[in-house]
Parts: sequence; structure tokens; C-alpha cells
Amino acid sequence: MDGEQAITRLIRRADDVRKAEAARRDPSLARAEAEELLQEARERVDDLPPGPRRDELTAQVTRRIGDIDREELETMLVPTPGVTRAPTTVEDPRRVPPGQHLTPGWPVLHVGRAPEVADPEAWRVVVTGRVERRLDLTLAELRGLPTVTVTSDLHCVTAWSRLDNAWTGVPVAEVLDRAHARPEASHAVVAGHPAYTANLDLPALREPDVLLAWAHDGRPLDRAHGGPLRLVVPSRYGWKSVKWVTEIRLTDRDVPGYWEERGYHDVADPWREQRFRDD
Ligand SMILES: Nc1nc2c(c(=O)[nH]1)N[C@H]1C(S)=C(S)[C@@H](COP(=O)(O)O)O[C@H]1N2
Ligand SMILES: [Mo]
Repeated sequence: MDGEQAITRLIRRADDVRKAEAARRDPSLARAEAEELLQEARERVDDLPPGPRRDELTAQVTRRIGDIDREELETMLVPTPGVTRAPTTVEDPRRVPPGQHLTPGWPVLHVGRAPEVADPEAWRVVVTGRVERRLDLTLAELRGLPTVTVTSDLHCVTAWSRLDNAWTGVPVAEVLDRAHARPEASHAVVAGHPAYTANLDLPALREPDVLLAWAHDGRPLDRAHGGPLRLVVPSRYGWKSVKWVTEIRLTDRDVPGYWEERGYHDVADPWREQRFRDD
């Protein structure tokens, strides 16, 4: 059987599994089964010669995996207490990047567990690596730096987007100005609790809407969403917005972070759909 036929068969089987889902006792099991078939299809698609047919099959597989991820996430939706916002129903292509859908709530997404924080004001972030001056700042000290509120959108690679988040915090550029990047500093690895990292190039990190944020929509940031302190990088998929941020380490080369090591895209621009490496 030729490669394309095998792929369309895998896709059809995945669709069948999903259709039978309603009758099943455990829909998440059916989703896992379908996702496995689709992952196999994806691997085979990668082996096809480049061209419109491969692009078309890639799109078919990606769309289905996105649907499954979204359904999984819907089972995890956590409303933010006290925050009421008008539900956005229109998917404006100028606001919502390709392949993304608006989420009515605000999913909580992270690997591992949120940290226990006895004294939020004592939360520390260090700026290390290729800097002239190493910084060690508590949240209380960060509040003393120029503070801004910037409204921006959060786009998770699992295909949900949450628009109009009013983040309050200090621009990372303000912090870096105080640490003085050395001439050879080109990138940063940002670390967060418990052992999470994400890499960014320095120009991206210095954009004016990139913040170390402690408040969201006028309220202290929920612990689940990265409180007391998280990074916010609106121009990149959400995995670069490190929650419970502990360190910004400047490097003289690009060092992949947690998800980048696992096949996710180095840059991660949602407008260019840079979800996975080589996309
Ligand atoms: N420390 C830490 N930060 C993290 C993550 C994580 O696993 N650990 N996940 C990232 C991902 S994939 C996304 S989409 C956002 C989600 O933020 P939210 O939980 O506030 O919606 O956090 C990012 N920051
Ligand atoms: Mo994400």
C-alpha cells in the first residue's frame, strides 16, 4: 500500500473511533486512541515528499489533533473567580491567529504542581548569565520599578486563545536595562517553578508588552495562573509565558527550553503557526 493510502486510512480510522465516542463509557480513552492513530499518520506524512499533497494531509491531521486537544481542555476549564468579561463570540481573523479558537473561560495549563507560596512579596527572581550586573529582586522590589498595565492576548499551542488580558507588571526591558546585558548576550532561558524553562531571543524579550506580571484584570494574579509572578510574552505561544518565574538567564546562544526540547518550535509565533519544529 502506498504512503498516502496508509495515511488516509489512519485518518479515517481516527474519525471512526471519534464517532463511536458518544456510545463509549470513557470518551477520553477514545480520544487517546484516535490521537495515537493521528500521531502515526503525522509521522507518515512527514515522510512524504514535499508538495501540496503533503501540505493537505498535514492540515487534515493537524486539524483533527487540534480538535481532540480542545475537547480535552474543555474538561479542564477553570473560571477565574471575580472576573467577569463579555464572552467574545466572533472569531475575528485579525485578532485570532490561524488554527486558534476563543476560550470562554481561562484554562489552567502547566506541567507539575503550582508552588506553595507562604509570602508572595518575598518571591524572588534572579537575572543571571551574560549580564554585567547580576540582579536578585523580590516581588516587593519589582513593584518599585516602572510599572505598566498592558492589554494583550494569550494563545496556547493547544489551540485556545484568550483575548484582552490586562496584565500589570514591570516590562522585562526595564529589568534588563538594570542588569546590563553583555555584548555577546543574544538569548535568554527563562525558568519557572518547578523545573520549567522556555527560551527567547533578546529582542523578543525586550518588546514593550513583555512583562513580569503580578496582576491580571486589576486583581492579584491567581496562583494557578502563575501568581505571584509570571512572565507574559504576547507575541509567542503561551508556553513561553513562564509562570512562577524564578530566573532570567542571558545566554550567548539559543538554548532550547522544556517544550522546545520536546519538538516544539523555537520561535513560536502564533501568527505564523510555529507550533512544532520544522513547521
Ligand atoms: N512554570 C510553568 N509555566 C508555564 C507552563 C508550565 O508548564 N510551567 N505552561 C505554559 C503554557 S503551555 C501555557 S499555554 C500557559 C498557560 O497559562 P495559564 O495556565 O495561566 O492559562 O502557561 C505557560 N507557563
Ligand atoms: Mo500552552
